[in-house]
Amino acid sequence: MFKSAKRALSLAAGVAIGLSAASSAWSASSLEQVMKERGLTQKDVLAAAKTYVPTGGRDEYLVFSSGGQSGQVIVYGIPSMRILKYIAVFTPEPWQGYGFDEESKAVLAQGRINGKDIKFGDTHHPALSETKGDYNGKYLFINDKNNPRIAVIDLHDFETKQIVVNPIMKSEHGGAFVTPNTEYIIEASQYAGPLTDEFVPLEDFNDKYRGAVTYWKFDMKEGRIKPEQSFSIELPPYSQDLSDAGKGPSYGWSFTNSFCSERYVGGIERGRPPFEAGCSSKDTDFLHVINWKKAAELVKAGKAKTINGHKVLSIKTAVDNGILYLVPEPKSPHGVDVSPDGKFMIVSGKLDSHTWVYSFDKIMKAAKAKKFEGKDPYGIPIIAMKDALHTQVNVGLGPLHTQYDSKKCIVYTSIYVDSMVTKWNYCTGKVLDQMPIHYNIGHLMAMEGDTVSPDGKYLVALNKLAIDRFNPVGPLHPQNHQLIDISGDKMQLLYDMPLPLGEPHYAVAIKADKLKPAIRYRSGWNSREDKRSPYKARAGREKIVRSPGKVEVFGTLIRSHINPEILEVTEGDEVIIHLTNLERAQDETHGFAMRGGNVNLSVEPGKTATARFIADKAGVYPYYCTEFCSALHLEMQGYMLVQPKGYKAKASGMKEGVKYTEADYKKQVKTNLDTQAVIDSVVAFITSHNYKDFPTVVALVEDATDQLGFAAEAKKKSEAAAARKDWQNAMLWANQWWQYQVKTADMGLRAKTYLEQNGAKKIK
Ligand code: RUQ
Ligand code: CUA
Repeated sequence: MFKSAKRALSLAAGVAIGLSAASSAWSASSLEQVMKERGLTQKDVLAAAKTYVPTGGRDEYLVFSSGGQSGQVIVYGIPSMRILKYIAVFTPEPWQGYGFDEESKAVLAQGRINGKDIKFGDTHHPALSETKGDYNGKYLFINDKNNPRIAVIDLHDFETKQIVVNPIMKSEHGGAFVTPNTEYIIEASQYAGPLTDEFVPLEDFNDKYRGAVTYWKFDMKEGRIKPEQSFSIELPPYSQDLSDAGKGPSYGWSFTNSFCSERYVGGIERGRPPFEAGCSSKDTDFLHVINWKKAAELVKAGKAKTINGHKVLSIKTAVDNGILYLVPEPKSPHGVDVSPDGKFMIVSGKLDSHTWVYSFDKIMKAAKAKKFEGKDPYGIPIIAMKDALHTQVNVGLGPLHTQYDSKKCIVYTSIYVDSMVTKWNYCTGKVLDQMPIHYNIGHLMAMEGDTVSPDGKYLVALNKLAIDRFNPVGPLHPQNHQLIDISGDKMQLLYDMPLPLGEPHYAVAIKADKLKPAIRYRSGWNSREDKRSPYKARAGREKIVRSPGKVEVFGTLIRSHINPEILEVTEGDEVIIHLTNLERAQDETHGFAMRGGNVNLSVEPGKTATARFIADKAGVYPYYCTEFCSALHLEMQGYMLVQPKGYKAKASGMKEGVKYTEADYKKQVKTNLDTQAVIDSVVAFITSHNYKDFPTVVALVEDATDQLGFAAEAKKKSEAAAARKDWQNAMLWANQWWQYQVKTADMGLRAKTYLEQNGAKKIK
């Protein structure tokens, strides 16, 4: 990419072209002309060439960004910065039918608090599942700071599968972080509270309010958190913040920092100075150093107490067993980041201008020698800063988060107050480069930057403010993610991307080829539970089951009809509609929406989804497919008729809008025979090639074969009607026969094009 851009540039410079002043950038044909018309510098063009992904091309990395208070996850590509998906997590999202179909409602219901549906989440820190400290591309986790919860997203289909509510916390921030084999997902509390659900007055803050770190057990095979095998460690009410898991020599340990270890409680209306005054008065807060591996053994050995049905190790038990230490850290830190080799932890205090590099080895030596400078009010031993510190580097005012490069000892730290990124070396303590950011950078993210083997290459600055960077769109601004090239000695800013959804906090980037997402579900699939749906229906086996007060539909969707098309129910009935998408072809999603009742499904190929509602008002309710799935998508429609109680039908059959004759029928049959000739030629092409080597084509051929089978049935019905001289039905069925043919031909032609473009070989 780089090379060819350079060549294009030198070509542009070398070729002299007469420029007419009137020519526009659109009609300009040389790079030089375009640059001149659009006022671009060589640097701009180079940056563009580094991010541009040609049409049909793919990105090298996928980013999973928190969607902040949208409660979602945003997926985009690097280097193109093209947004690919919003994954619905804690918030209902209509496009994916999330929070509308019964299957996903069940996932959201797992996140209820005190029996209440929570329709919002504040997502902060996504984490990818790891094996031996490296991303394995299987699962994504993200936290909800507000509620406090953790969600599990399966990267097989990019769907949220599970939400767990923290049983003891009232607030959290330090989730989700994973241990190197995803043994546990770490979640640390933020604003302290009683670990029980009782009321406790703030006057009892020091004695009865607590923080905690929860270790959620994850089962990689099942892809689910196991709450009953999860546990927490009780901590002082210090406003614990972010965490990171040790690796290599520090494997088995985790680190969690904190702010407001003053334990100050504000109260402006009581005449007290605000939280911010009392929470930043000391020079240092505490880094918590916890041995989670030993903690898990202690829990197994029955050393934990049970609070709200959840196992909690007390501070005392943790201290007595030597699994919990404190180390002073610069005040109000935001983030602790373990080095890829697991030997160092970098912490930055955002009210300071230094990053502090701790040595795991030194901490362990002090702990073993029981060399402490004292104990905190809760009896936790404190290791002196000088006994833990490797080095301290002046990087700029307001350092927050640090990410690791592929090059040894090289790191990047976001500098909030000075709005810049500092590149420095944590082995030598030298600052190497600084680059301005627009504006007020929070987190930053390097490619696979928190694994044991970071990739370097790119860095994304996740900025808190966009201010004047984009076209104004009113007082609420989008966020700004800035892409930076870190492959050279000096950082180079490549691209500004406005993100118009929530305030993203942290993001993670994974090499795209580690992901193997599916393109369809196995037929009749409940995607949220990862198993065959008991409500699946097959073609020709659709049914409507009625019982007193209840109508249950087992229907299907296929280009271009919904089966059933007419659904009669009685006012007051509970209506349950299960729909299975019969398609196998890639991207053939059908939707299902109906007026007036939040009925809205997204049914991807193979999926079975369920809408459930009460038909509480008599009337006429059209329903239709919401995805433009085919030429006759608008005709993918139906009616639910809600009849008043005691309604008796009096009409005797439909009145047709058009009367058909024998001539109409014959004309249609001729069209059908011509169409069949086209289909036959396409089939001949496909079957004479090695199409079975192309799964995409196999799926298309399977779908086409289905449609052709339906065509044959319609043909029979039309011929039977013709034999009765019932030209009306003969013509209508002949037309349906043709509709099936058209869909067959559509898929056949797509398959043929695919084979031609992908170098299929002739086999006979
Ligand atoms: S944070 S910078 Cu929650 Cu890590 Cu916002
Ligand atoms: Cu199915 Cu539109």
